Amino acid sequence: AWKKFATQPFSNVEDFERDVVRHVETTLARSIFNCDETAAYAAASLAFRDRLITEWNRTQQRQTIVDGKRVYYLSLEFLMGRALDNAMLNVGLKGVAKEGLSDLGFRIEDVIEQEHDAALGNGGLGRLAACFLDSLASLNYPAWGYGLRYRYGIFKQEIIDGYQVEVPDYWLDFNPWEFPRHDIVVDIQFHGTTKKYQDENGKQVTVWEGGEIVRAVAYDVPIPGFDTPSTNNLRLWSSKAASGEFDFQKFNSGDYESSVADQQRAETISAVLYPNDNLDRGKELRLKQQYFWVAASLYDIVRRFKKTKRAWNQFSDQVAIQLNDTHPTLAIVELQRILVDLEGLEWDEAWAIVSKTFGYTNHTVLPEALEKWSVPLFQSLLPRHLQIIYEINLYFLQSVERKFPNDRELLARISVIEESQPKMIRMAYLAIVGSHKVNGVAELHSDLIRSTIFKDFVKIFGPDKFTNVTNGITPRRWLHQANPRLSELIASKTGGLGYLKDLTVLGEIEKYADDKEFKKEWQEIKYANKVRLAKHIKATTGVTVNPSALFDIQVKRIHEYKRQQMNIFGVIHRYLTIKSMTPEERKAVAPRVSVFGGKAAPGYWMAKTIIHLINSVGKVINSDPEIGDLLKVIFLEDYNVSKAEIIIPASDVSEHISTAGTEASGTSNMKFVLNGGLIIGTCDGANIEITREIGENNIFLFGNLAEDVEDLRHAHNYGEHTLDPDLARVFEAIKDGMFGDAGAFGALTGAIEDHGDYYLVSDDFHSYVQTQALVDEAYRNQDEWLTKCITSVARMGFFSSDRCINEYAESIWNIEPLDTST
Ligand code: 26W
Repeated sequence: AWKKFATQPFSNVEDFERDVVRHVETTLARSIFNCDETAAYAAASLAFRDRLITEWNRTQQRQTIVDGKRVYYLSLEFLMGRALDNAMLNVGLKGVAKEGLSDLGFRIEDVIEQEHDAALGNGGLGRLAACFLDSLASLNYPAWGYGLRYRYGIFKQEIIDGYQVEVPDYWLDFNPWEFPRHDIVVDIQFHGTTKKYQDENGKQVTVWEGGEIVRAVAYDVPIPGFDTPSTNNLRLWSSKAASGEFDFQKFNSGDYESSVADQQRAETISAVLYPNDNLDRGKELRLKQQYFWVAASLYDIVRRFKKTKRAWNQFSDQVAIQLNDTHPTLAIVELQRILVDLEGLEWDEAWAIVSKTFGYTNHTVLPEALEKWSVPLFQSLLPRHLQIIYEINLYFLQSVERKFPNDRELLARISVIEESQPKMIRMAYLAIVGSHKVNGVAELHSDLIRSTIFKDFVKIFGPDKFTNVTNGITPRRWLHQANPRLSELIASKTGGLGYLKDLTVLGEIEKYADDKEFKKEWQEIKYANKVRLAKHIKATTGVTVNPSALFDIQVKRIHEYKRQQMNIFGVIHRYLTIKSMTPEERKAVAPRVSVFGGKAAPGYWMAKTIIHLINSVGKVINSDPEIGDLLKVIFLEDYNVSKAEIIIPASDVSEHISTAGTEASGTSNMKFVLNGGLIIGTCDGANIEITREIGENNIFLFGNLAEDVEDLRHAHNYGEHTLDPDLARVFEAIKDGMFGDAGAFGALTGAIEDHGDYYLVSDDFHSYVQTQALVDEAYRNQDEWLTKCITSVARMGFFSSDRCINEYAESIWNIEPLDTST
């Protein structure tokens, strides 16, 4: 009977419409006569969700039957964006949905627009995790993501009078993409005390008792692969009070308020995503989040392993765990605790298992972003874990001492415990000691971590433990979904959508790089994408921009190292130059639209000042009648994944201009090039490999090299710093009040003039301005420009996250894809 009644997922227009109407009438309890776009979005999503869940179940069954190794991707951030459009495209039924929705009286674009972004991440690291999930499912790997179900994702950014204002992002009002699993709960312990005693066999055992308990509840999000039935799982944990709704004792004794307070305290753990990107603040609640999520995930993973009734020494043959930066490093300690304290393994036996299970990915070299936790905080919150960390460190230091006797300085440098006041735990060092592989995210970055921050560890563990896996992006979302017309054009020349599963097939379009007809279509598509963005700009800022102008875009988190300040100084320079021209000279100027977007961490004052300057400059330039279309400056509010899907396909040029050696990889650089935009960039992160792939003639590189940065900084600190003359002119204009209250921007100019110019803005400014002039010149020759764009796209195959995931699978996880034909 089960088989007979099993759910049949729709695959044609009529069945889709029937499912939509059923969901409107029953699930949503609405009349079809009062079905607005929101309800249509909800019902269409539920129809697709039904499909996904059927495949999700099959995928899980397949994994259980095969009973092979699985990979678990632990990330505090998953920047998923919208799910409906992606689900429709990945299961190949967007056409069906479009027709069905149109039959029911809706435009599919309007329905898609109803969805709230799932914005559970800050920037690069979180979006990378989302691209990885897409690739893992598309390649049929048995993989799970584990994260936190934040009630509030990254804040929404509003720009008021040119300033950033943060507004909470409550996104869970209606979320059809998650399944609450009220039966999958884990109780997580905090605080308490530890006791050592001898058991009946005379063995030393430690117990951790008392303290407070918070309950983790699983919420599952299905992750559909592209053109495959595989549908993987992202499991997000939500916190709630362990003792049900209330503490009934307190409730009955009349202490109603405090019983509610207990509940709220528990729910606080998964309430909000920390909005700092590349900055460690050491807040207790953040450590609680980390342990809560890690402990629940490991409990789940271990439970699944135990069901197979295997011996513990087979654990790492069944389980690979990847740590997305140091945020989940406690997983190493927690697994050791489970094996030793709860399962009774010997320390060495347990440690052998632990250190074969984990891989650690580093995403940043910025010292202020390297996580450290204070020992006293650990002592109070996780007393048993602190003991285990000390023990791990002791054995580690002893082994180093044996290998390099009498090098006390080495021991102090590499100790997991920093001997400061208070003592601090260096999470990156703990992650290295407890993992079998450590990787950076682009070649330069991996070289840098090996030669600088982790140098001693390379000496200790040998070079093979440290490797590179250059980041990638999913071409499904970042080309097919964001730029459907370009995808269609490519498909028409490469024999269909197969290129989306093997991005190196893009190489086949290089033969059209000089094809007149092809170039014309290409240009039309770019123009249409620019018109789409121009409409968005008009609707959100009121400013009219000319789609024929060169669109120059920099969208990413606002950070001094990413140097949006250099970009806006360059814009001011351009403005001053135009202003000083005769009307005749102005006729030769290439019109440009400078677009900025990105959030500043709420406490990052300098970044907020950069936003304020961009908006102040825009206000003056955009209303200067002498300038007209020659220059426009736009700050797009609330940059997020769904806005990126409109912005990225519309660029002619985008900016990736970090101080050399500071941007680990960057991934938007890849997205822009894949969409037929050229880039201006420094020799940093993945820009270098993009250059290697697409050719030096197709990229605008400038600025000092990473190897020279240290010397330059040193020179600055010894007073050898003369301001670039063009930059000096820009600063004068700012100080004259050309863009309003000069005092407001003093910190920005001061950082460069008076405080050592740590990010080398002045050193690179001349080269930057010159290279921008080359961009103008190159853009004038549209024919050659188009050849560059097409050639570049053709050579971008390497940057698919599929390539990247296959590298992880082979060199770090040792896992195989599942056969989906059965
Ligand atoms: C503890 C505070 C904190 C929070 C977030 C420290 C560090 C982070 C992230 C690791 C910052 C981040 O997103 N890094 C970015 O990771 C991308 C994916 O690998 C890279 O492409 C970016 O270059 C890198 O900045």
